[in-house]
Amino acid sequence: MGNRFTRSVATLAGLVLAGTGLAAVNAAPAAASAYDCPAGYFCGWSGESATGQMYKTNKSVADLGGWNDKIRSHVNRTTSIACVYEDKDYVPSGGYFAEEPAGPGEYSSYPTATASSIKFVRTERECSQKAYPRWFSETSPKALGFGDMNGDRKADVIVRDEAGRLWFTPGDGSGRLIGSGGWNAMNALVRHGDFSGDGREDVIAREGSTGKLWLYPGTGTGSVGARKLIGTGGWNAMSRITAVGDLSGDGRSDLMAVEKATGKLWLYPGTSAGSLGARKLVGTGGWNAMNALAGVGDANGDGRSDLYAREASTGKLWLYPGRTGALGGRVLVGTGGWNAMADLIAVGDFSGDGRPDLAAVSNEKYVIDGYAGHLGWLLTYRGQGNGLLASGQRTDGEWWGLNGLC
Ligand SMILES: [Ca+2]
Ligand SMILES: [Ca+2]
Ligand SMILES: [Ca+2]
Ligand SMILES: [Ca+2]
Repeated sequence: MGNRFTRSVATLAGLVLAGTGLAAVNAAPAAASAYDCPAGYFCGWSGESATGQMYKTNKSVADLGGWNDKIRSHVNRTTSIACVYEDKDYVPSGGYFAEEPAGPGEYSSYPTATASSIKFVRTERECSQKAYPRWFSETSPKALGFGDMNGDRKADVIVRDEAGRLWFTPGDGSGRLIGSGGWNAMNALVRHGDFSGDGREDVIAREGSTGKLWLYPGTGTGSVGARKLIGTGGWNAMSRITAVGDLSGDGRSDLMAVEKATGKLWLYPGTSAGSLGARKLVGTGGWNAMNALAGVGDANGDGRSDLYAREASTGKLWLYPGRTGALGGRVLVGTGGWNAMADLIAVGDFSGDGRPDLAAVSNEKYVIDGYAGHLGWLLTYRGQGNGLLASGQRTDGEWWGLNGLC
């Protein structure tokens, strides 16, 4: 992220000439204006205030040629993000601006003309990175029954980008598009094992506008198939939803959710039909004090699925050991600081020792060398097999600019 420049805020409204009804005498030729840039184009001007000569393009340009280091003001009137690089060939290390789409008459102004190439992308991180982050996983000695969409015993992560696309990252640093768009309509994305009964891991998503819950059956290759409605509505009454594995004891994966109005924790048992059965009360109240839940699998090695929960007021991480259809007395796993994490990712064993691990991505509260603001770090925590975690390893600093992980 070190080379990523903050977008200039020098966006000004263009001048509007008021009609006076008087005939102009000795009128000068019409000057270039920010309004001259047509919709669908990126435009640059030789002058600082959208004046002078105007350049325009609706395609990426690796070398601005005669316009190299000549653009002093510009506007992006496409529907993409425009990466404006100081170097040719979209090389990000020399610095760049990520220009979001703007309206008619707007422009950004720069005292020094530095632009040498322009690239159109869907998400800001693609100015310098792939759309998906680098995820690496070792092969686990055993199948844990979750965290593995393609059955190779390597823990996978599913990533949603800011453009609403879904990516499958299998643990070798690569990524594959599995959802071409529209996923930003979902305000919860969870997975933990198989719900549909075919042995392949599935994804469950909540639709924000309707409160419906959808099951996206895994194909066994990392992709998901045609969705099936498993909750007809009302799920927006729940704050946090997590898939936890089998808590009810019938061998099928279950869902847990916290009811906003009451702070109650409910268990929704998976059924053989791939739907959810009648809910059971697991926590009588107080669960609104937790601002993240993670179905981490059997973290303490007793054969039952467990739950991690983060306490908002303290930033502590707690283990709630699974019992049959219930949770046991909690155990402190992290003494504090967990509020500096945006996402908790419980995808099973990525360290390759057969024990489930936990990964997390930092938010702006994360401190490195005494300074906060280090968002977008992937931290990996090895499970110790007793429910506790080894200290976090700072693994990769380019997990910024995403919109959800499961
Ligand atoms: Ca896998
Ligand atoms: Ca399935
Ligand atoms: Ca357990
Ligand atoms: Ca492990």
